[in-house]
Formats: sequence, structure tokens, C-alpha cells
Amino acid sequence: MDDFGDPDGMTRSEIRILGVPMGIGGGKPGTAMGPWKIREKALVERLCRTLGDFTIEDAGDVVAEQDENLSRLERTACWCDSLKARTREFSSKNIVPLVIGGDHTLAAGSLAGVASTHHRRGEGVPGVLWIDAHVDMNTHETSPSGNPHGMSAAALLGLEVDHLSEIVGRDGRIDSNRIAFLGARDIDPGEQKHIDELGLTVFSSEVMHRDGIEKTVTDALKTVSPNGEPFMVSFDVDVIDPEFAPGVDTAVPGGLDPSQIIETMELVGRHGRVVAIDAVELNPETDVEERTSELMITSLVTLLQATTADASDHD
Ligand SMILES: [Mn+2]
Repeated sequence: MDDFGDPDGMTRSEIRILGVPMGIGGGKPGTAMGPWKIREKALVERLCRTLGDFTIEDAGDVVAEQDENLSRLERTACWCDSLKARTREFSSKNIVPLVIGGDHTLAAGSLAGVASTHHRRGEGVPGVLWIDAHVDMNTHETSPSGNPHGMSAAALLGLEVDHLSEIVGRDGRIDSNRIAFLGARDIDPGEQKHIDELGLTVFSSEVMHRDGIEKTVTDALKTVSPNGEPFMVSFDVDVIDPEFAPGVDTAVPGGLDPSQIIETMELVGRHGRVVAIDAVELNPETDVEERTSELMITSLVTLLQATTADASDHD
């Protein structure tokens, strides 16, 4: 490590990329190819080129033993278990995990791992910005599809989800007062009930279109990180409208256009300390001319670039 520490004595930002080639938690298996596609498009090289102040390394794929006899929820739980251990290890060394999916079930492992590090240090659990067309607030009992990728936020917030809750554990839970959902537009009745019971903060894509990106994102960040506290970003690429991002598992019309997602990422990055990032649900099999994978990478580059801008503005 060189002596390039920033003025408040923290080491300069380190990022580890982790692929999670898991598609079984969603409706289409193609999302398992997400990490492969993102690497093929040279994510690491492109991040390094634009982010001189960061140390970025590819830590490879998470591996999980897959037993065909297990249920889907059990199998996704195995992935999440392995992933939680990895992100916990990184965050305990102040390294930011950038987790490339894979379906969104993985958040139950990635975010839980980072949350557990903060719990163990006796710090407040980081806030969560959940950028997604969905809220992923179903349990195995309320889900109309039974797809585990719609249950990860519920498990993280302490609702009982078969197998996933066990992986999240008490130490991996996030705070219902410190999560905001951005871009939601496909909420099941059971999910709405959970949102109401927990009093969760949701900014629909409709609200984003109506009030504008700057106001909506700023409001969301007031919940997630009101005083610049560390926070985690779980970015489901299906928040972008399928016209621009057709390569997803569950496409829902009415989403953000490319300039809106870029503006969102800029505002989020500039706000402060991002301690974990998921980028999920890219399905190369349904993509058209690599539009979705390209937008996912541009979004990540923008987010991280904006974080550095923030750090250099500090002094
Ligand atoms: Mn999702």
C-alpha cells in the first residue's frame, strides 16, 4: 500500500469486483451470464482508466456448491452464504465490494456481509439505496411467482424468508428507517403490505418522472444517509426502461431513460461514502446490441467517478 492516504487519515479507496454467476433466483437463467458479459466488456480496465485514485482488482467469481436436489431458495441461500463471507472480509479491511450479478437474490448475501462488519464494530448499520423497478419485498408466502430474487430486501429487513433469513442472520440485517427504494413500479399486494407495516420509504419511477431526478434522489438520500453516513447501493438494471435496457430478467415499462440513470448515479456518488455496490439482473441473452450491459457499465463508472469528485472537493 503506498502512502497516498486521504486527508482524514483513511486509506485511499479500494474496490474488489466479485462476480456472482447465479440465475436460478430469477425467472430466466440468462442472468447467470452477467459477470461474464461485464468482464468481456472490460469493466475493470474501464474503471481503472477513469478512476486513477482507486485501487481496483477483480477478485473473480464467488463459488457455491450446487446440489440439484435442493430447492431454489436453498440453492440461492448457498450462493448468498458464500457471498456474505466474501463481502464481510472485504468490508472488514475497508475495501468496497462491487458485486456483479447474477440475479438480485444475491443482495441478501452481499449487503448482509457488509452490514455484519459494521455491526461487529459497534457502528450503525449502513443505509441502503435500492435502485430497482421492483422492491423485492416478498416472502415465500406472499410471492406470486415464487422467485427468490423478489425476496432479498424482505430477508435483509428481517422478514421471515425460508433459508435466506438464516443467511442474513441478525448481524446482517439492515435498518428499515435507513433504506429508500428508487424507481419502483411493479409492487405486489403482499409487498405493499410489508412496505406499510415497516413504514418503508419508496420513490416510484412515476414520482421520479414527475418531481425530477435531482429532487427525488436528494430526498431518498435524506433517508439513506442523512448526515453523510456510509451507505450501500443495490442497483438492479431493470430500473432503466426496457426500451433502453431490454437485457433484463423482468422488464417493466415506465422506467428511467439513460440520462436519468446517469444523473441518479452522479447524485448518489457525490453524496458521500458508498461502502458496497451491487449491479444485478443483466441478462445478456435478452439484450439487444449490448445496450443494457453498456448502460450498466456506464452507470457504475459514473457512480464511482462521482465519489472521487466528492473526495477531492473535501479539502
Ligand atoms: Mn431487484
